[in-house]
Amino acid sequence: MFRFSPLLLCCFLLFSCAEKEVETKGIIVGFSQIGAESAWRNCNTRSVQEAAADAGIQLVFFNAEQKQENQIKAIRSFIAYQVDVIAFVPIVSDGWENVLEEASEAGIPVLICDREINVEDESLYAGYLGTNAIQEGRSSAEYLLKAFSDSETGEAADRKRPVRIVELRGTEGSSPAIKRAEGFREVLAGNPGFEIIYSASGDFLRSKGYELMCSILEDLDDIDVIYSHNDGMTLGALDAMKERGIKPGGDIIIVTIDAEQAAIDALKRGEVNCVVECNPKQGPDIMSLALRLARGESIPRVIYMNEEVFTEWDDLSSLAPRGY
Ligand code: GYE
Repeated sequence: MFRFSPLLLCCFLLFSCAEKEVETKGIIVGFSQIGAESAWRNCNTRSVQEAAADAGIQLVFFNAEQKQENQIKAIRSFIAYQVDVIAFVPIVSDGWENVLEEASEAGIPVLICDREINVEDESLYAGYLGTNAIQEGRSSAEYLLKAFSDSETGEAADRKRPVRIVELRGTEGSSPAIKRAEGFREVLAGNPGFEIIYSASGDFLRSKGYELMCSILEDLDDIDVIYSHNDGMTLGALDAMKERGIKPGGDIIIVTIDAEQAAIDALKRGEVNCVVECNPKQGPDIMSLALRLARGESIPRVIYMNEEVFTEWDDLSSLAPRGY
């Protein structure tokens, strides 16, 4: 029988470690993050920083504090610094042409992370890795189709009036807000059983979710569903409801996106009905793509993270802690 000699194994391990170091040594990635608006975002930041450290990649990290102009400044400084790869999370979809042209003239490849951009010339960036926000919107609406169908026949439940939905949207002009709205409407289009009676942006912030919900509950009656583009806003909205004696998850059906631990806990308590996962742990994939770009290789145009849907009908007892 063939046996691995311990000496041979050590040589192999040493060689592969040394090779890894040579591959990544000296690679500098400039990363522009948008801020710290949610627990989801903080996990995303940790994931990027830890993955860079694990890969031995030098990360130049800037937090843009929710301002596109700060991101543009950061990207210009990455160009001046001649980093090997630029990676950034675009706070909004539009307005990136000029700075991307500058990166392209400097010969620095750009990886778009988490949120998508809108540019006519798609050769201005190498690829995108992140959230499949259209699908998240679709999954949210698909849950509602099931929740409001007759459990025996699967047909739409016989109701006297359409299901009245309030939507809490993310940051105006950001791709997750645009696409979560789009995917949701796509599935419900032409279905007279559902009506979006109100939609407003809470900027992905818990504080704005709370404020918005307070005024919505003043102004609107007979709300059946809250569809919220992120857990932060949802948690704020839940506070507003509970303060007024409204039972979220029962009096009003709650559908939320992200799958932070706090939202999963609320789902387990019956205060939320459906949680659509959005995966923030993008760091390892970002670093391996950055490495390929630094070596001059091409990468796929679009890579979406794997994401699940959790509902009130699932057994969540063995679900691992989320880490965000
Ligand atoms: O859903 C939200 C965040 O860009 C997909 O941004 C991301 C969103 C995420 O702050 O919580």
